[in-house]
Amino acid sequence: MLAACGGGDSAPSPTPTPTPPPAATAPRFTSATSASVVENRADNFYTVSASDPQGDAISLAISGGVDADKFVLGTDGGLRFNTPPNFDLPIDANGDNIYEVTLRGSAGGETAFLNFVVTVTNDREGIAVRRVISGLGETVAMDAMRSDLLVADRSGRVLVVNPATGAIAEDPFIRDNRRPGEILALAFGFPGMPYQEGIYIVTHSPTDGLWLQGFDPTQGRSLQIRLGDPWAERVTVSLVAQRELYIAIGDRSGSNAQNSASPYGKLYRVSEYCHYCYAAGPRPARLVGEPRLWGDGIQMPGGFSREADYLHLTDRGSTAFHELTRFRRDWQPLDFGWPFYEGSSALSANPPAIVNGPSIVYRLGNGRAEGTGITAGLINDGNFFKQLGQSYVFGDTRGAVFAVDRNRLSDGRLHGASVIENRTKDFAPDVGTLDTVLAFAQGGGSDHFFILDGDGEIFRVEGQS
Ligand SMILES: [Ca+2]
Ligand SMILES: [Ca+2]
Ligand SMILES: [Ca+2]
Ligand SMILES: [Ca+2]
Repeated sequence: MLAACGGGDSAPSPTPTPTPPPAATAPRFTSATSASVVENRADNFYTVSASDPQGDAISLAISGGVDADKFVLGTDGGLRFNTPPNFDLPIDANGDNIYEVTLRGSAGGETAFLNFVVTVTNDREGIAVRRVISGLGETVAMDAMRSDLLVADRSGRVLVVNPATGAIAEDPFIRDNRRPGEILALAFGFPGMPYQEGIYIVTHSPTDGLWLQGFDPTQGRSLQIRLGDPWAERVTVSLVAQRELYIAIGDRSGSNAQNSASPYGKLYRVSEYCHYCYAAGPRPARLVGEPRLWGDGIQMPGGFSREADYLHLTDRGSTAFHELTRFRRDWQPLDFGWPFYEGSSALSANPPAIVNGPSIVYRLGNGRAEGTGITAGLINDGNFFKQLGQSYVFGDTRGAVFAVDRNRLSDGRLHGASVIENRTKDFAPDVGTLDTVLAFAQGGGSDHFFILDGDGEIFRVEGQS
């Protein structure tokens, strides 16, 4: 019938004898083409197996694949990572935690290949995060005051929050005695010092300007120091108490950051007031002395981290990099580089001769180790919170939590995304979400700490055995 359909223009050819398929002689892989492994696994996670039709001995090898150098194949066919994989800092070629390797089996002079992929999945690595406070509204800053937390909100309140009981109370002394204006930064300063201990805030008002205000509610004392004139741009300020107070004031446009006549773009240091300098007579009821200009070149501060005689200042970028810069508290002069540098990016010619370069930089963006604005975190020495080891844990305003080996902060080198772990999955809270990580604070014990979110949530981070 087929011949008839062809038109019948030739005699039917004899039915050809089918050629038998060639004898299968190459080895054949019998193990799966993919696997899934939880991070940190050091031992064999997969056994390569193959068979050979002739029963020849099969030799197995890693023959290629973009991630070939990340694997070790044992003589028994066991496959493992040469370094236990870290989900939070993947090292596969395209950084998606899917590692690709090609395996080769050879037997009797013939070979077969298996394109194998292994997916690394996350482990929380002992981190548990519980929401302890919600509904605070739009929050802007947080610091620990003994076992309580101090939180400033967008409406200008200073709240005393007990994270154990959930109690929230506005401090009435501050409410009744503060100058008006938006609260930009907050710190609990000089703990245990009878004349200086207090709650310090920096406020800005378009009519009243920029002020440092201190309050000792128990003694009914307060202090206001004018820092600068009103500023038309959005003002960002960070405040930290580390023996002295340090005030970092941003200058987004950069027009004043290197101009010592302007407070914008500057670092100030405020020491305790010298009450004992007056041998006789009444002691003035001041909490602190006059601010001293301590550094310049700041763009958009995102908080300080404390480390004994050192501080780390975060500075948010606007075109290229966010950065973290370490400095000793008594170093002078200090120049954080803005607007000549943003992170490791040189932006304009003729920079200052000496700039205090950053230890960590990362790019603006939404990639694994990118973000919208760095937020200063906590340095862990391994005694505090052993699950986090020797780490610096910090945040980003896009809702990310990052970590680096703390030794990277002090080795005198510049580090980037290749050392930054994205631990956001490890820090996922039980309830609510981390949306805008604004501050970290340690208070009420060394086995936990707190994270402030910009939408009025506070999360408690604790270890899990
Ligand atoms: Ca990890
Ligand atoms: Ca990959
Ligand atoms: Ca992890
Ligand atoms: Ca939230």
